[in-house]
Amino acid sequence: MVKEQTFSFFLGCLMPNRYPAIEKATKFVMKKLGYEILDMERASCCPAPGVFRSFNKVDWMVAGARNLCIAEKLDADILTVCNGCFGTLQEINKHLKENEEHRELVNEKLKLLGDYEFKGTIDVRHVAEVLGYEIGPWGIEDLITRKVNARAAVHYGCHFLKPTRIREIESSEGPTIVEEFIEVLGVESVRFKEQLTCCGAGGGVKAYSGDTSMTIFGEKMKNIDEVEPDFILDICPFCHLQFETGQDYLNKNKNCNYDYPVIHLSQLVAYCMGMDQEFVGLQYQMMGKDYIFGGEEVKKEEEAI
Ligand code: 9S8
Ligand code: 9S8
Ligand code: COM
Repeated sequence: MVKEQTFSFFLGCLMPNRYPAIEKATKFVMKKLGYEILDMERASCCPAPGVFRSFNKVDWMVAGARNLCIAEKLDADILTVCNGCFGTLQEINKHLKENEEHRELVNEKLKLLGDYEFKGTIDVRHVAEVLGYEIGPWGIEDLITRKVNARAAVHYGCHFLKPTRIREIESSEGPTIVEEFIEVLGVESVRFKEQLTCCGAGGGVKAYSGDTSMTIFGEKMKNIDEVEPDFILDICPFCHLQFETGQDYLNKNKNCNYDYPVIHLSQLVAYCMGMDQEFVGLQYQMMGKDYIFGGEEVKKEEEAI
């Protein structure tokens, strides 16, 4: 039996390196909700599904299984805040639970890396589905200290929704999980054209061809700009990176003039639960502007973290 109300927190690469505020916000939110968050010592890259899986599926599974073993030893399900990490770890976990032949193959290779054996005792979760399905808007209401009166363009990203068979999100063609959840925070989601398409970063596209990546992203921004949201809401640090740096790129190179704030779901929830904006990390994401949601009564929530 895995521990209840406890998660092995899988950081991945991007969040700890580029967006530590998302990490801090996630811990803050989960602790407020009564969860214990455990560090996964010596965890590696998940490894990223769109990149590693395409090169070598076996090595991808072995490295992913090693991360799963770390969580199995902690006896707690994995919590991710990134679609790519969710994609890799959930897929490998499900696959190795079902496929004995591959499990044996992977376990043979794991022995070479040390004291690791995949047993299949845990599950892999994404913070958006924990909040949306397990906590629900009703479960968070009492913890909200301030609401945001704003309109958001919600970007789900690819790996959260697909492949449908593995993800089990209510509908990969018309998901509402994030929209329904953020309503309780005072945020209205505005639909935009081709909302569910890729941001242009994943699948190795950003690293391989910056131009292609920016063409896809330019299209995405055009569709978002049409509905003029107050901010862009994502659930993946890689999409987050694309939306932040991409707007800057389009402004400098393609005659655009975008300055939409980009917020990860964890940050939004942390803010609404009273975490100081200084810690939520909303100020330096604004390209030189002050706080996204205006001035701030300085309220240090450090001790709660
Ligand atoms: S780890 Fe390494 S590159 Fe990354 S952030 Fe999310 S996907 Fe998993
Ligand atoms: S969309 Fe397509 S592959 Fe992905 S999940 Fe995050 S990055 Fe943006
Ligand atoms: C995107 C991950 S979140 S990957 O680039 O598709 O592997």
